[in-house]
Amino acid sequence: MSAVPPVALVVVLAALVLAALLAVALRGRRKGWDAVDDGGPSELLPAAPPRARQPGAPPPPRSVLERLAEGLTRTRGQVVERLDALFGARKVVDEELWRQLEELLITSDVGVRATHRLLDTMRARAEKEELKDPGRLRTILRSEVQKALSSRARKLPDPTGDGPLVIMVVGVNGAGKTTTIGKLAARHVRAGRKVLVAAGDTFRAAAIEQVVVWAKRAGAEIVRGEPGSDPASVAHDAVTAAVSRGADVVICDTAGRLHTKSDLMAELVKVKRVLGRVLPGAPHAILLVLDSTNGQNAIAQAREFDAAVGVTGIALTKLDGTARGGVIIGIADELEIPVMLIGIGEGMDDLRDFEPEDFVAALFDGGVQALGRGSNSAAEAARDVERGIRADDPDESVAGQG
Ligand SMILES: Nc1nc2c(ncn2[C@@H]2O[C@H](COP(=O)(O)OP(=O)(O)O)[C@@H](O)[C@H]2O)c(=O)[nH]1
Ligand SMILES: [Mg+2]
Repeated sequence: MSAVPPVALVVVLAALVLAALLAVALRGRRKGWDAVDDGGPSELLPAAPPRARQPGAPPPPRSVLERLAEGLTRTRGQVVERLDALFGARKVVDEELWRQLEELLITSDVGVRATHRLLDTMRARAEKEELKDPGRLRTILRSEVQKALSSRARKLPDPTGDGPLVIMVVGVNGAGKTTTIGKLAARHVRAGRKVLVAAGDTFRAAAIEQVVVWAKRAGAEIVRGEPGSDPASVAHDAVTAAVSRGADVVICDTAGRLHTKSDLMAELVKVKRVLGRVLPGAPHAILLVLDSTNGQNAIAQAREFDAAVGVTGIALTKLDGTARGGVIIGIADELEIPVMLIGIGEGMDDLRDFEPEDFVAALFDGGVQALGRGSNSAAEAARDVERGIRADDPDESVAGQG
């Protein structure tokens, strides 16, 4: 080891002092955002400091797969438990079994087309393998469902560091747009990114207040306008602010209902156009939020929004509260649009990237194998699920306002 020359020490010290001064100056600038009004009609609210977990608060959420399995309890009851009963009751693979399987899948919101496609492939495999045992069909169905779900799976893009990533969120009222925006914002904030939420559902005052609550809770900044103001101008101001302040992510809320459907679609087209005008290439993602409890109607909504604005990905919400989770198979089959995110609860932490493999494991093996991973006792965890015990912080759910 050689001795450090005194000159180098002085240089290092000077650099440290400079860095400290710079940090103080930057903090001062951030504080100044409190009072920011860009002169435009929109108001920029600063991010709230992150909340610390209170002593005695519930333990952190369990593993991803456990939580997912818990969320899918109802769909599993509707789809997989009925399947198991069917496969268990039938002794041979015959026409009656295929007929009952078809009925079961269609009534589980898988959809007619997706059901027939699944059954055709299963029949072909069963014939090829000269299958006699109905139990084996379960394995085949599981693998075909996974194939169907994996064929289009894609992730929502992350910011590249080259300007803000702009995500426009669309969907009918009550689908879960605002909730999903809050959860998504929180996720990016947790990843150390600066997030700005645009309160673009200006049609209802309550919708603005609701997205403000979520954004604050997530630790994101908010750009909001007056109720009834032009959402395109809120979107404009949000992206302008994001660019000038070096934000990493902008998430744009939008209305889900206007006076007429064509009014709504025209407004969304305008918001999209304005985003692109402020920042070429924006919006980088158009996320359609669909409520899984709407079953097949969700597919019809997807077609309409896609025709108007060109949807790049789907967030499928409320999979925890429904037995109609089978619709995800119909969506993967009928639409060209990938499911990117799934909502499995009302808490901040209840948004997941859609991972077909995990989803199928949670759905088909949920009560057993999935819960065995990462927990002390699989049986104990399974009992927890039965009792419907929630691991999330009850304080972290925001009541919807329509
Ligand atoms: N159980 C459950 N509820 C959800 C989920 N996502 C949203 N919600 C609820 O759905 C309702 C409508 O959500 P909101 O975000 O206001 O919908 P928006 O009108 O599309 O903005 C609220 O009560 C939310 O708490 C989810 O994944 N699971
Ligand atoms: Mg909303």
